[in-house]
Amino acid sequence: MSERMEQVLSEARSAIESAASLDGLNAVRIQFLGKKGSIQSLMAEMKNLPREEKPAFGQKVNDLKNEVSRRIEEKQAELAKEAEKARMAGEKIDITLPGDNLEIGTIHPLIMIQQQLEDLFLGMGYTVAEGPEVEQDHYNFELANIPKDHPARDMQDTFYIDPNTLLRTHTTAMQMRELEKANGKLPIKLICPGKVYRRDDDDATHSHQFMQCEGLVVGEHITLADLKGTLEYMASAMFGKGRKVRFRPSYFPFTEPSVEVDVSCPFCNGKGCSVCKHTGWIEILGAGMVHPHVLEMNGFDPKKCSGFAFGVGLERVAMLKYGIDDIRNFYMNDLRFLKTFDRFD
Ligand code: FA5
Ligand code: MG
Repeated sequence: MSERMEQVLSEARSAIESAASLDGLNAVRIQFLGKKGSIQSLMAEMKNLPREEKPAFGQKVNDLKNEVSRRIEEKQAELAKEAEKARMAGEKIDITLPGDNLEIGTIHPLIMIQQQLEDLFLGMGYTVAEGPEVEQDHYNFELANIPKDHPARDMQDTFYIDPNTLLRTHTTAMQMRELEKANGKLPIKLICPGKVYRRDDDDATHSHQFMQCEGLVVGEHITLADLKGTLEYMASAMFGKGRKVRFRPSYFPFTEPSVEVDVSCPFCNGKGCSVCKHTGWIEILGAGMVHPHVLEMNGFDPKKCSGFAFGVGLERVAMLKYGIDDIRNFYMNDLRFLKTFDRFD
């Protein structure tokens, strides 16, 4: 190998050796092996040589080129390995760290009660109906036999939006929609669960927003005994057979006769406490036989059919069933409270 070639090789060696990165090594490759690189310029010298020396010279330059290429490849593999090592070190994860806790929600206790009631009544052949929370006075009051100047309007203090539009005060509004929709066609057998609103003062058992589930059955020969049997069945399914239930005569403009149903207070075992206002009982629902005038207004002949209806408060049912002593718990969004319900069904 000529002196010049030796020199190129030693320069290339030290340049390759000291290349600190893949980019740096690429620059070395261009410097020695590129079109204008030192090895190419050695090749260019060939034309000045006598003919017989050309093959040997060409061979030597080729050997030099292969030698430099090999060294560059080796260095490249080495640098790539180092780069990979550095990348891995940067991405190092501590597998002993605790994982991120994914919070899984639970079903809200009021929705649980709604679903239990739906299952119960679907099992008895009822259907489930829905209706709007922003309601017309017509369905909330007029069709329920409560005309504008009727004193019974005071029984439910109402949030009005305008004189004819309000937040429904009871699920009875949906009962009226369903009666009107049926247009005299029998039988009717349905429940309508949903939110209702009243300007009630909040306390342990009252909320200005709460949930009810309405029940409605209309057909031939439906009697108060059917209502009583249905409500007793519902009470024992929801609270177990042990809990005491009482029927109390009451008044609603849309039922005649009317009753209210109380369940013995689980917090004091009926002895009287602040939750049951020292009565020993907690009221869960209002009910009665659909008033003949309501049937008439909705296109039914009260001489040919009769019906019963009830409206049960879901918060009250949940309180009695799960031993919750303050209704406000349902609306505070306290996860410690809500999380306890993943243990119930
Ligand atoms: C009514 O709302 C009638 N519409 C029920 C009805 C339907 C009677 C069909 C006849 C036929 P009342 O206002 O009593 O009735 O309410 C019914 C139930 O809703 C109560 O028994 C109670 O469980 C619940 N409730 C009433 N007001 C509140 C309140 N402010 N907070 C929580 N629950 C309430
Ligand atoms: Mg009542």
